[in-house]
Amino acid sequence: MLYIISFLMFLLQPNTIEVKNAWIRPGAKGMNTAAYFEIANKGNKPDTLFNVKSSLSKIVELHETYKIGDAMGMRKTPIVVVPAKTSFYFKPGGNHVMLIDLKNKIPIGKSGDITLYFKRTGKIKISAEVKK
Ligand SMILES: [Cu+2]
Repeated sequence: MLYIISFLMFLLQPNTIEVKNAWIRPGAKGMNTAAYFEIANKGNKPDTLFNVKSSLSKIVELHETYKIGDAMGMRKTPIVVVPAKTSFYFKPGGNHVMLIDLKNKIPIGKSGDITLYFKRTGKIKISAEVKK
């Protein structure tokens, strides 16, 4: 009985993660580009972004930017933790979703779908506007 009640409470939990202002830089077929957005965690518990998928490119990765001395680079990152009551920004020069080897041209004015996978919230599909 207790199990059923806790399961129902789990189902009734409001969606505490909101992904906003998603956009993608335009790119040509076969090239790479990046997607950016804000992850707003309105809940009382942290949530972890652990996977990302999109049909826009052959490879989709979570990336972070780093700096060593004057050199800037980017690398794959396995997870991004969004603390409770906090917004985490994927933005140019910071974290981004790397879209590697675009299947088709993505021109300005179009939009593309990206699905984000969170440990607590589950999956969230977003539509990102293509712009500069
Ligand atoms: Cu990157």
